Amino acid sequence: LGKFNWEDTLRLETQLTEDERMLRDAAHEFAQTVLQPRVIAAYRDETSDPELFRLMGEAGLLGATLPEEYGGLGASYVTYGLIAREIERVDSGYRSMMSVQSSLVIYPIYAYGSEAQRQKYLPGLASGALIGCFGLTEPDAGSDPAGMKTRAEKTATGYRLTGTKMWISNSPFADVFVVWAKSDAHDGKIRGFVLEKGMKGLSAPKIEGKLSLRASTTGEIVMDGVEVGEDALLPNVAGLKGPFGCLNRARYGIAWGVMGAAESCWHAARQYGLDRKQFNKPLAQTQLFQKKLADMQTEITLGLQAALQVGRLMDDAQAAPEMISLIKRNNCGKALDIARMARDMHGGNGISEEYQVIRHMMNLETVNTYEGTHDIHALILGRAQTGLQAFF
Ligand code: TGC
Ligand code: FAD
Repeated sequence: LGKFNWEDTLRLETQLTEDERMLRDAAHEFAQTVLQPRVIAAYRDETSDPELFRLMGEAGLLGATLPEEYGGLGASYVTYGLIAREIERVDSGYRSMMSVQSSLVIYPIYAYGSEAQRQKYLPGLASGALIGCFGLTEPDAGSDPAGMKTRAEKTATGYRLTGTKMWISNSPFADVFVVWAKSDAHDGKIRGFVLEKGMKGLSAPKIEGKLSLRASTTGEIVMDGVEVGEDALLPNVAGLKGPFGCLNRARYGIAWGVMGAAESCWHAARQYGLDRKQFNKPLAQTQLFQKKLADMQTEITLGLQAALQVGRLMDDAQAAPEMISLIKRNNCGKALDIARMARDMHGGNGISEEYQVIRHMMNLETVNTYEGTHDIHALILGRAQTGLQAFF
């Protein structure tokens, strides 16, 4: 019989290729040496250093799945997931910066853009010289993006965009804005546009006062009659399937990422339980503590295996959006439960920034909400098994 490794119970490690392990190790090293030393202060001060994009780009962590000719690594989706897990082991906000850039900006320009748009933006986005953001959500259209009010009106030379996007990761310091608008020249269909910082009528004020995801910068995108040429339109997609094609990839990465945050909380709780004595014995020697550790270990093991299976299917172009809803929803919900449990197991120390579990817990509240809330993914799965939509 084989030996049991408590940290890798079902041997995920042996299911990865040599390349995947190598890139995962590089991401781990980067996250622990570059991100970990900054995160406590960044979270406390509610700042994210835009320089991090360049550092992530240098480390090959942006647009990992993008073909090499555009500046990516041509890596597998499993590798992309492993990168997300390593970054989110440090902080969900840093993973957010990476996933927006990779899945929500690089991917649509690659998949829906013209060759000229690919050449113009992709190398800079993959190296981190350019920072991107993705504007779908609006003040009055969150779970229901079809209700968006942003409009693109046809002009003699292109389009005029008017509207406001809300809760947009990276927008205050973004150079490249992928925004979605209803276009009157295309029967009111949702189309994607690539805007650039400095365009007249375009601004991106920062949203202050977040008590979650504080190491990631979030803002609005205000478009007050922004005039763009025909070349700003993403030519190769129309309708909601455009933004959803991007969200499939980002949601998949989140399913891996949150397991990294959960692992960090689990390991911290285990170590704390071994170190701390009450009633003359380590907390880890109590039945309640061990039950909690066993629950954490079980949910993380199952969540990682599920993410790996969906990743393999993505790499074979066999993954369905509902599979992604299942793992995004379940892994976020379980990670949040685990972070709350770890916070409790640390007692009073659990509320201190130094022990880090409360930061993960606060972050995961956002992650459970963005990219489709926990309940919205339940409705997607409910519709897929009953044939009845219960959204409206
Ligand atoms: P529905 O009728 O279901 O679909 C409309 C059209 O879209 C297509 N579609 C998809 N295509 C590809 N992948 C998917 N996952 C797709 N889901 C839908 C669908 O086939 C249809 O195409 P067509 O050609 O027939 O028109 O649309 P609905 O309006 O009923 O949608 C309902 C619902 C709730 C499923 C959907 O709107 C939803 O998922 N809402 C959640 C919104 C959301 O996830 N927003 C995310 C904003 S971005 C973000 O949060 C980034 S944070 C990132 C970070 O910082 O890390
Ligand atoms: P609502 O849709 O108003 O939902 C409120 C509550 O109602 C939720 O519990 C929801 O589950 C529930 N609900 C909604 N509809 C139904 C229904 N039919 N049946 C039952 N319950 C329902 N968006 C972007 O476009 N780009 C970004 O980069 C981005 N980054 C973000 C960063 C942060 C920090 C945050 C907090 C959000 C970000 N978002 C981004 C927006 C995010 O995707 C939305 O917040 C999310 O989709 C939910 O929309 P909402 O906030 O309008 O909530």
